Amino acid sequence: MYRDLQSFIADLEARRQVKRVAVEVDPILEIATIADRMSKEPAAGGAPPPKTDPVHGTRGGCGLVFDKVKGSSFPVAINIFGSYERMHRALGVDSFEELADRVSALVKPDMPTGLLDKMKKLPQLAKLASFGPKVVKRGLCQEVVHTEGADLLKLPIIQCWPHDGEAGYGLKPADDKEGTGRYITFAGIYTKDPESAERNVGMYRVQVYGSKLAAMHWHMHHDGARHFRKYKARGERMPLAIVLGGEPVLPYAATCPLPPDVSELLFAGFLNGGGIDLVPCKTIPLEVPVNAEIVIEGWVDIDRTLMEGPFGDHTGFYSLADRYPAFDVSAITHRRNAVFPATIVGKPPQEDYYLGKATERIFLPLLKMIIPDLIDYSLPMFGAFHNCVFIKIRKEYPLQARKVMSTVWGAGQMMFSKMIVVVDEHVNVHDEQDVLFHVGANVDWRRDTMIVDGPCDVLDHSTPYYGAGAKIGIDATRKIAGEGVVRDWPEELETSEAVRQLVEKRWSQYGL
Ligand SMILES: Cc1cc2nc3c(=O)[nH]c(=O)nc-3n(C[C@H](O)[C@H](O)[C@H](O)COP(=O)(O)O)c2cc1C
Ligand SMILES: [Mn+2]
Repeated sequence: MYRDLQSFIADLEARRQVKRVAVEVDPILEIATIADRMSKEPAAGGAPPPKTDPVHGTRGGCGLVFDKVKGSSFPVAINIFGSYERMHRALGVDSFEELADRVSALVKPDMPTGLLDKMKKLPQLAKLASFGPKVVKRGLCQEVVHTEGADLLKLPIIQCWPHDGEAGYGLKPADDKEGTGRYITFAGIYTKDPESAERNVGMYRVQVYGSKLAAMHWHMHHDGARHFRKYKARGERMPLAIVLGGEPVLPYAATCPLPPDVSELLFAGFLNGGGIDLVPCKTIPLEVPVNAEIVIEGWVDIDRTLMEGPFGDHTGFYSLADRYPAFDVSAITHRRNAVFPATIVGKPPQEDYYLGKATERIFLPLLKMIIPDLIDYSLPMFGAFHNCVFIKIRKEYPLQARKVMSTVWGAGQMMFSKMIVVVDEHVNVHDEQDVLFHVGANVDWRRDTMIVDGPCDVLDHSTPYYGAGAKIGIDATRKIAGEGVVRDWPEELETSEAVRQLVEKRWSQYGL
């Protein structure tokens, strides 16, 4: 495992999967445009795509480090995690399935009953405890400390898309000149529940307004927002740290849809094979990873909001401006020679695609626990995570697909799935063509679809209300009695196994 972002970058550089750009580049639009183009290139390193993503799994180009960024002394790293191979390396595995296996071993539902079983389980549980974070006295991330002199504008914070932060764009009033178009895009946001003291880490974008002023864009369904509501109810200002860099498992853990109060830091320690070391912040009562590159400390104002956005988002559209809490910087600490990590989101595939695919694979065993009839699933690239899920089931009784859809819409962040397509066991959910073929062939729109109302992704601009709208379930399985009017259902074409084998054996004899 890598101890920090820089050792990860150095290893990738040696493998020619990170390239350095020596000429000066502009943090406003230029870096993002290069990264966007790079993320659509064939992946450096040439590793074959995983079986679960044969068509789209070949892209990602290489990671980039811009050594000379206009207006800042810090280099910018971007697209570092943006391919299957780089993401695997960040998590220390050859495939995400390895982690899925480790997760399922951990959460196995067969709780021990006998004493002997209990004792057998102990080492495993003790091991889990050893993955928890440890607080130490000193840390690299505080080699340099700025308090009074802390200045966000000295960091190479990028602007991703032309209308980002633009006053007068969409819902943003024309006289709202306060915000810049610059966003911190690849940070872990560290907060603590004021009641339970439980830590949370989430990846939320941060818009920059000035040297010491920013806005926190957490969605209302996310844990940062939940913590914020608690501070607000108590009438207390909220300490918050923005953490850039650290162990390469951290950005993934920050995006992972863990249930509330399941600690991202414990999960990161589990992925890392050992607990993450933390150091107390200089000006706020929080702890942050010692191996981070840069840490921005400060307080969220519970009474003041800023007009945040617009921002070119992973939906492929701008998310429009809205009011989000203001954040006042109290300190910026960093290691000497720190590297500033960033990412750009937009039309897929980009760096976040691989973070999402890691979650898709790692959560398969967990999803199977609540949906035993689920065999496999896929979040196809065109769906940008929330727009589409393909689900494969072993169908045994009528309207089973609808039961599965309802469970998916009740499962954590899967509730946002705007379209669920359920297919039979023989269909490849990792092949859009195969899935859509069965939708086309097997679906009667009136009988085999259901539209439900519910919470939707707040980034979805098509919903009639903010974060609320309709979702569709499409049952593309073979229909059986009890599912409405079903006439005789024909068999799908397949040649006989004997002849298939004969042709296989004789293929070379045909002279083709
Ligand atoms: C690149 C990237 C950017 C993201 N930006 C945001 C954001 O600005 N606001 C937000 O609420 N979630 C954002 N997310 C999603 C959250 O990080 C993710 O849902 C996470 O599970 C939230 O954790 P939480 O449940 O602990 O809040 C982003 C994810 C990625 C990969
Ligand atoms: Mn969380």
